[in-house]
Amino acid sequence: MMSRFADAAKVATSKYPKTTNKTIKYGTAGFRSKAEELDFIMYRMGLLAALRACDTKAAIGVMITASHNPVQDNGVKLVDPMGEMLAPAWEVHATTLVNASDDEIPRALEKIGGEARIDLNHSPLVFVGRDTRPSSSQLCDAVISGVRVVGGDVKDLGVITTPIIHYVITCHNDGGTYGVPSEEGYYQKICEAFVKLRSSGASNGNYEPIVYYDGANGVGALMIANFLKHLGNSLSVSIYNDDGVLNHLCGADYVKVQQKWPEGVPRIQNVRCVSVDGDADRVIYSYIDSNDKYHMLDGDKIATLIAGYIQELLKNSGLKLKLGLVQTAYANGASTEYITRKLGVPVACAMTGVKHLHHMALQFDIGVYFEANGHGTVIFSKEARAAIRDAAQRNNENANKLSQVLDVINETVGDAISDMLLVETVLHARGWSIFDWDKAYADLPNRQMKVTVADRTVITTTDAERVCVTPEGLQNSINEMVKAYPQGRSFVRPSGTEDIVRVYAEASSQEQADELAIKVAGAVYDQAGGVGSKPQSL
Ligand code: G16
Repeated sequence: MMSRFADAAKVATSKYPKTTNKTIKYGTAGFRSKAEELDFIMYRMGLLAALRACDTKAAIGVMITASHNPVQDNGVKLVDPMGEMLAPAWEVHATTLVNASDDEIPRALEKIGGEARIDLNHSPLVFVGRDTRPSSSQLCDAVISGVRVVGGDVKDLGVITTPIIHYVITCHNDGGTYGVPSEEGYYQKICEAFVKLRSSGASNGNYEPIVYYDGANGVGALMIANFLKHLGNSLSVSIYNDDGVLNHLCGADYVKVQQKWPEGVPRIQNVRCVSVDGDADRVIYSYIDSNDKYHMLDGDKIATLIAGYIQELLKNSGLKLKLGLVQTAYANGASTEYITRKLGVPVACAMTGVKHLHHMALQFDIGVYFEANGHGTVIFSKEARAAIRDAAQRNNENANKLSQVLDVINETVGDAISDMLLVETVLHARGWSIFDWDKAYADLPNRQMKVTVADRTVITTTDAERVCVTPEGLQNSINEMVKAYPQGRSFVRPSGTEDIVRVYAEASSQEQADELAIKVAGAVYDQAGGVGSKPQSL
């Protein structure tokens, strides 16, 4: 492979030249930017994926997507052999490689190869997948060029969701233990378990098997149709937002941040609406009540629903396994209170980014992890999985249910559609309508805002992003502002996927949460070098 590193520089110069001198960093979920700035990054990520495949002697995944970002953006996420996000040491390599000049590419590759002691004689295999953005196909070609120039082989999964590529990589590398390594294998595994779990009929008590599905005009709208082929009449799903502008006024991020019903979905009272994001790895539920009031059930509500159900199955099965939940600073204060006080389940707080939550969830036998934005899943330790399967074989009814629940879940990464099927499973089992679910606890009113600053890296944080370290004095200002609001809480952090600073505030009323968010956003603008007009309203 080493002999081909010189070719890597030649192809870079002729086809994918570096177009910026700005320092670029591997962010919350890989590299993200305007699509026209990404060709050289994609090409280099093809090179890096091939190297990582040699390093791990396993297939590696590359997903081309900017997920929740607007359609003109794009991005790339690398997937490690067991479906994990790229290892932190390799995020550093990715950053090094992207920031090298075209001529420096061979040296950068050699350095990475040397540091990681890679066997460069291994024949690398890289799976690639992409979302529906108009730019994704061309960017995918750049990744493929990168893999091939160093002698790697490519399997192109075409247009696909992020969670499916995580699943296929895992199954390919573990010899099919987790499931059949194909898109079809995924649908079959999840849907079969889902249908079995409702063998007693699709309706139950207050539960009706009907949902409206907001596909965010992305790949999630295409893939749900494939799931439906395997679901028979177990769930009726009406698909909306399947051919408009990606993530525009719809989808999981819009619904969560704007706290609004998605455009394009009929505003019918008392129907469950499921919104997914641009690569279908996040999910948010919402509904309009009989008084025409909008309600949103986010990742916190999903996490508590799932954790409560698993806790009950564990208790009834007699299995002694440690269940825990992982959230981030965005978790609504009321949800944390409910989980710890009412459910008695331990809660840990991680930094934003599924890679951080996933890692922290590994400390439990069964770790439920969810970001408030609807990104999350459940993971089981090897021992927990074996204990559940074993008890199920011994006809323990609750363990048997848990064993089937395990197959509805995509443990490799959060999947909007598999999470939806899990939520539907729990609601069905409990005979709950969406109101029954919603009334478990009332969210503290909250508000999110974005502030544009000249350089968002001037904001640094600690304590799982709940405390701002720099610019000096900003945290004191926030503390002073928060004091004035009953149940007030606020934090700021630089986004790892957009060129902005995020502001979160909660308080005892919506007016107060909004007011606090605007004040804190103003402080960020003043003290962290805001650009454009100062935020003075929502
Ligand atoms: C990605 C990450 C999520 C994160 C989100 C926002 O989601 O996978 O873990 O919460 O970005 O991150 P930030 O606040 O740093 O911009 P997605 O769905 O866009 O890939």
